[in-house]
Amino acid sequence: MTTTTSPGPSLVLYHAWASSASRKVRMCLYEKGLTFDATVVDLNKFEHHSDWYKKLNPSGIVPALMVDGHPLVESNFINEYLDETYPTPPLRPTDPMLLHDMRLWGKYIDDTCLPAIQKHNWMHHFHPMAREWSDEELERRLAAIPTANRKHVWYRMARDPYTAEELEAALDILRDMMDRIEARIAKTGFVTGDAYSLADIAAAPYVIRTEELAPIEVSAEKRPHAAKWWAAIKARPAYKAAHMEPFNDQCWSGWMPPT
Ligand SMILES: N[C@@H](CCC(=O)N[C@@H](CS)C(=O)NCC(=O)O)C(=O)O
Repeated sequence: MTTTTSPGPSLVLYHAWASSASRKVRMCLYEKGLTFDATVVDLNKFEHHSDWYKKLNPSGIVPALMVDGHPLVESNFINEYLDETYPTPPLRPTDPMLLHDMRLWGKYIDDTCLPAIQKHNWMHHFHPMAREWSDEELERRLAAIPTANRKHVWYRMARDPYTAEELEAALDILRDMMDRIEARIAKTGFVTGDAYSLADIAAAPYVIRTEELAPIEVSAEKRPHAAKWWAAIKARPAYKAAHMEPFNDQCWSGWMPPT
């Protein structure tokens, strides 16, 4: 997973192909044309809850970016680090108000849209596995998870799966996200301000999953401005390089995308 040559520290991305937060960082790395190595963290094998990985990301989640051996976590902050360190092409507005808006958008995506998409992603992939666990295995798995929030999600996958109502409510959150994107794009052509930025990158992994789950929500018929913006994002070389193929059985583990 190496692209063009760049000076500076060595970069190693620990990620999962299907993870929205990992996808954000891959998009940013490729926009910058950076050289980096990548290691897939196999979520099917719970590598993200292993002691070695929790040394990189104490929350036991992907991604983590090693910079000269120093681990950076949280995709929004990793992307800001990359933009600060490798300013070309710029991916943040210089206007302080717009910068605030970009950060608020990233927080909204992380706080609100991630839990919504996760409900669908995990029911699709992890519930069929977790429901088979014995009580002993469940206890062992939960003990390795460092945060209460993630323990709760895994417990739900094993014993109390999301209901149809919860999944529909999660889709409503994504519909609202699309409304917000439509309004922003209608105004300036981009999520924040009048240039492509980390705000557009933050949205992209959630838009692709919304398109897969409910194609009408991303259609020109329903949201013409967002649809035009989305087609332009999908045409970007960095989007293609970041590989956001539809989910398959291996997308949370060692699957390699076609080259
Ligand atoms: N706020 C974090 C979210 C990271 C996150 O939730 N990663 C998910 C995949 S998208 C994960 O590793 N989940 C594994 C688990 O909860 O067990 C970021 O942006 O880096």
